[in-house]
Amino acid sequence: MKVLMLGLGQAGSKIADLFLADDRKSHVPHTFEAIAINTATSDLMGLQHIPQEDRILLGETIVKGHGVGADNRKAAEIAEEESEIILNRVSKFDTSNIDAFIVVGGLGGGTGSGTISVVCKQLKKIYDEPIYAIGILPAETEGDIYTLNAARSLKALLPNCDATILVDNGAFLRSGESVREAYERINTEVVKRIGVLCRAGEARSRKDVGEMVVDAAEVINTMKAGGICSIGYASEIIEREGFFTSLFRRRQYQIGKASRIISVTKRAVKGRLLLPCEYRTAHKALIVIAGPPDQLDRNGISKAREWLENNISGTEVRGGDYPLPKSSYVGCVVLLAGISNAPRVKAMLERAKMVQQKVTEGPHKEKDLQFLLGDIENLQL
Ligand SMILES: Nc1nc2c(ncn2[C@@H]2O[C@H](COP(=O)(O)OP(=O)(O)OP(=O)(O)O)[C@@H](O)[C@H]2O)c(=O)[nH]1
Ligand SMILES: [Mg+2]
Repeated sequence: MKVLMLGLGQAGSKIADLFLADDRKSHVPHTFEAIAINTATSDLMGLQHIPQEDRILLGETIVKGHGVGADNRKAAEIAEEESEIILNRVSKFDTSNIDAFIVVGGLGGGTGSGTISVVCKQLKKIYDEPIYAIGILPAETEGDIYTLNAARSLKALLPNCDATILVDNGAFLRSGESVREAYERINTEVVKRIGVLCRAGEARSRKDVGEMVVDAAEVINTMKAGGICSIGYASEIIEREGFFTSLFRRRQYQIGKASRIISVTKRAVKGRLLLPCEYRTAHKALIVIAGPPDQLDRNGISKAREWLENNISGTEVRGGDYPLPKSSYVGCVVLLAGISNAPRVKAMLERAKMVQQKVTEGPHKEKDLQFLLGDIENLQL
């Protein structure tokens, strides 16, 4: 699958940079191309892999390269004003070859939060390819303004893109750890999981072609469920048996492979999802089993699909394999699309409404914050 990624604000451009770093390691042909967009010069300078000409500084005459300081309205206005600059840069890529756009940003800050829905909307006007968003939700500890920003940003985003993968910064925090300390780990999880989904169908050599290939169409059809999506991952190390032992235990060994695939799938779904949610409420799903070719048992993959089909609200579960000859793990990535119950999102919206009320009724000082508020009353999820 060929993806053009647009990384917005600091979180977004750092994650897009990491996708490019991972993609350029060894994978040929490339899956990802990336553009970084920010209102802060210093954040753009800190990137390592996105070429200079694909780093766009917005709002230079307004904020002088210093960022918008969590004012997501200002960021949205700047993106509307300067959308030509973004679209021009996008058109420099061979867009006829692209299967999807992915736009990524932190929803709690200013730049990523304000520009994400505007960028999706502008792309949608011009391109027929699907536009997906990755939205980073602030952890609860990040404060009221970030919660408000994220609620407003999500409300603007959902109708302007084809589906939104949410990532909850709070879900990945270890006890006593700050959000900042967890960034690297969270970003790596995002890149690993989405990287597998997007790369699974890309054959690199003849022996790496899967028997049950997950191509771009499988991902796109799953994402057609729309709305909010989450992604799970789990893996298991393979204990290699000696040749003679495995000959004697051939049948048992086959069963072992199939049951490993089923158990790793269950763990992926029930373990730490990018957005904690009730997986049973997903409308569609996609499973990718990655690992050495001799471990990718067809029967196991079918059984894992069947199990998930019986356990989500919809009936469409796609699945396939992703051969990684040198791997010593069997891993499973599960995409859950069209989730209708995400308590984390509900809690965030409830808190945003309370903050909005507090600010509106509060003393004069808090009223200064009113420019940050929008109407979040009607956000239906
Ligand atoms: N997972 C993850 N979250 C991040 C990272 N950097 C920032 N964030 C989160 O993203 C949200 C927005 O922060 P930034 O990306 O710094 O904000 P911005 O879009 O640059 O906006 P302004 O700086 O206000 O213009 C916050 O909730 C941060 O905690 C990162 O590398 N990884
Ligand atoms: Mg910033």
